[in-house]
Amino acid sequence: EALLSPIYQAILEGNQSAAREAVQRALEASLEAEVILKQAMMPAMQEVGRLFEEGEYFVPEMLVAARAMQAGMNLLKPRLVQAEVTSSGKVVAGTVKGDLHDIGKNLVCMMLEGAAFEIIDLGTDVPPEKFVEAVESSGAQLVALSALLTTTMPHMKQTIEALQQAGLRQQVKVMVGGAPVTETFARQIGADGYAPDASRAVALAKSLVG
Ligand code: B1M
Repeated sequence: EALLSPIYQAILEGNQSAAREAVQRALEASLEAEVILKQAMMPAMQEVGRLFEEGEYFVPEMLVAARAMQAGMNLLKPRLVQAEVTSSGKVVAGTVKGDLHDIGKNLVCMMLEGAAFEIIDLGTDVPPEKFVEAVESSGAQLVALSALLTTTMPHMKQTIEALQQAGLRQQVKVMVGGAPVTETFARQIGADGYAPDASRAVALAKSLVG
């Protein structure tokens, strides 16, 4: 608690250096990366979202909070990514067109990397054709799509359709996730799977291509 609340606070305030220092202290005190993530960092972003909804925070506050969270996550990465030797498969990952949210996607990528998947991370605001190109050039077995906005969820469907039109749908599995995404939606758009969080995304990826 004494180690976690400064992390929570630093993210809430969007203070990158304080976030880094607090995460460093927690790691030095042997707290598990997953505990730091789940008990301090994610709740902080949850609260940032709530404050934004209430009109107390605006986009700039959300943005600095996101940067502080990313700064902390970078320190956790080596702990989350203890790559195994043999590759589990190649994954093309990205946040869909029109959507700039990347923290959840980055977390999913880190955990997949930790499970020995090779990640081709296309970043944010990725149009369907970019996913198609990346699958063609990499021969990936899995596409991981993230969306955080209800308005960008339809681009998941468009991406799946673009893969179909390019004749690639048979050779890749598609998994989807992000706060507004549901199992039902995933089924409706013809995705192969949905995961509600990063650790279940790993389990799903393994079951889809393992
Ligand atoms: Co925005 N934003 N945002 N935002 N933002 C939300 C998503 C929102 C819910 C806030 C709110 O109103 N409460 C709301 C969306 C409403 C809706 O559509 N339902 C919202 C809005 C409205 C907006 C703007 C439109 C605001 C504006 O401009 N007026 C704008 C849109 C910009 C755009 O994308 N075009 C905007 C902008 C931004 C920032 C850029 C400032 C910033 C993002 C910075 C960044 O990512 N680099 C930001 C942030 C930080 C948030 C909140 C506060 C936090 C998101 C986050 O990082 N969460 C968010 C509120 C919230 O989520 N409570 C909010 C932490 C992260 C670890 O969780 O991403 O859910 P999450 O990922 C989870 C799971 O979802 C899952 O695993 C992860 C780990 O467990 N998961 C997957 C994610 N992807 C997956 C993929 C998988 C499997 C699992 O398989 C492939």
